[in-house]
Order: sequence, then C-alpha cells, then structure tokens
Amino acid sequence: MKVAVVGATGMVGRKILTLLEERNFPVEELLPVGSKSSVGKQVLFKDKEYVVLSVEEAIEAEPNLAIFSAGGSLSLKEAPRFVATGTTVVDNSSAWRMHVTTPLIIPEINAKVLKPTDKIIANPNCSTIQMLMALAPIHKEYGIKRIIVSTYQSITGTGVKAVEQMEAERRGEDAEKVYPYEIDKNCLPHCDVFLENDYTKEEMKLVEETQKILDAPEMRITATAVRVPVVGGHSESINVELEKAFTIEGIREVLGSADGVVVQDDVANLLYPMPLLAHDKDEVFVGRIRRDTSCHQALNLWVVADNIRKGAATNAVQIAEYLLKKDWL
Ligand code: 11C
Repeated sequence: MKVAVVGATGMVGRKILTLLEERNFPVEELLPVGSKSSVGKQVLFKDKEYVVLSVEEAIEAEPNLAIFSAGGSLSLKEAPRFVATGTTVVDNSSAWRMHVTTPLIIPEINAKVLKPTDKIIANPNCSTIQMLMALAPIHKEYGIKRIIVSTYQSITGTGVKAVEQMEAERRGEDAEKVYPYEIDKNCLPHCDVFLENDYTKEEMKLVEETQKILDAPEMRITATAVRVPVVGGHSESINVELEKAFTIEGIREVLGSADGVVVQDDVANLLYPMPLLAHDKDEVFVGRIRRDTSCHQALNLWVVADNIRKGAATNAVQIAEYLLKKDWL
C-alpha cells in the first residue's frame, strides 16, 4: 500500500504516523507531505527516515490512500487532485464534513454507509467523535430526544503553537498569542470562530455533525465549547433526554458493551474519567453516569478522550483499516 500523510509534521500528522506503525497498517511506501517550510525535512517511520515531500510530488506518486491533516483550505483544493489520480482521501479537516455526498464516519457507529465509490471520506471533529462514541449506543437502545453538551477542550486541539503559548505563560515569558487571552489559569468560552448566530463554529459542528452521523436531522442539540489549560484530552459534560424509559444499570450495560468505550464510574473509589487518565489512549472514557433529577427520562454523563488519538488520528486510521478490509484501496 502506498500511503501519503498530508500534514505529516503537524501534531495530528505525527500521531497518524505513530498509529499506522502501532496498528501495523501495511504501508509499503510512505509519502509524508508537508508545507513549503517542511519540504526536505525528515520524519521517522518504523525506524527509517523519510524526506518530506510537496503535494505535487505526492500526487505524481499516485498513492492508494492519502490521509489529510493540514487544514480545510488545503483539503478543499488538493483532495480532489489526489482523487483524480485514483487515490482515496481520508480528511481530518472540517472542509468536506457537511458536503451532502461526503460520508462522515466514526467506524464503530456508521462505517456501513461507506460505498466502494466514496473517494473522499471525512473524519468528524474530535468533540463530536467522543460524544457520539458514548451517545450512539444509547441512541440505538433508547432513542435520543435532546442533547445539551458543554466541552472542556484541550489546547492540543488548537495545535502546537497553543501548547507553546501555555508553556511560555507558565514560565512567565512573553508568548506569541494564539488565543485572544492568556490560556494558563484561564478558560475561554471560545473554540474556533464565532458565527452569525452567536455560536462558535466548534459548537455548530457538534450539532450538525451529530445530526449527519446519527442520520437524525431533527435531533435537538445545543452546545457550549470551552478551551481549558489542559493537554491530555477533551472532556464533555453531556445531558441527554431519552425517548424510552431507562435504568442507570441498563445504560451502564449498553456503554460497557460498546466497542471503544470504557466505563470509568466508581465514585466511591473516586474513579471518573480525566484527561490525565485518557491521554495517549484510543478509547473513549465515560463516567459520572447519573439520572437527571430535574427532567423526565434524562441523564448526565462525563466523557473524556484523547482528542489527538480517537478524536483525530485513531479514527482516521480506523477508517483506512475499514477500507482496506473491504479491499477498496
Ligand atoms: C479543537 N476540535 O479542539 C478542534 C480541533 O474541525 O477538525 C479540530 C478542528 C476541526 O479546537
């Protein structure tokens, strides 16, 4: 398999390389692709150095698969050029997610909508992936009427410059500001850009991507996305109202048998999901499972996952594994 990783030197790109290696994806030829400033640099894959290529060089090589993690405008422009040479693209950006004919995939939930003719496949946003890993099994069993979610998002979601900003602030040094305010000792109710409806783009991704993935265009969802000075993963407080009656034991059973989900819920022993525990893990952790005493047939959950792994790189590589298994690459 000839595999291009577009954005190979970024935070998610490097994790994609790690996962291709960890999960033994059959990469016979790796084509790491970077921006002008990275071309010619080297990346390590399976103990071997690979030279970073330009997009043009990678397209000429006609890979079977290109995994993109290099921003929306690059994906919009370059993904179709890869596809024109027969490459299948798995795209991590928000560029293609809401295109009507582009599948938006979390393999454990909706891989079955994929067809052999799909050549651009979108990876959902990290906060959507972890929320739906917990909620899709509950939706299947009990039907979801409404979701209210508040996120506590790691600065790694913004990228390496955000981590540098926070580290510089902690050292008391002047930092290049990626955020409009200090992030250390702070939290910002502001992830991605503000839209005309006063929500942020990150908040609307939670709404629209969920409706698309669950094929539930009428589902009522409202979100508040918050950036917190944390590096290990995103956390989410989720309130969900169900169509059918449920018991907390029933919810635990459903979550306990869901692929890729780990129930971490033993408050007597102070066990609950935290970014410190989820960091560098591929699973989505769910805890604080409790009935909402203020609303008929509703419950609260606390969901944590490593946003760079299951929220991005792991999910993308799992999509590639599914395509490989189907012999569609
Ligand atoms: C964040 N979720 O944490 C974002 C990062 O739409 O793919 C990924 C942005 C996206 O800020």
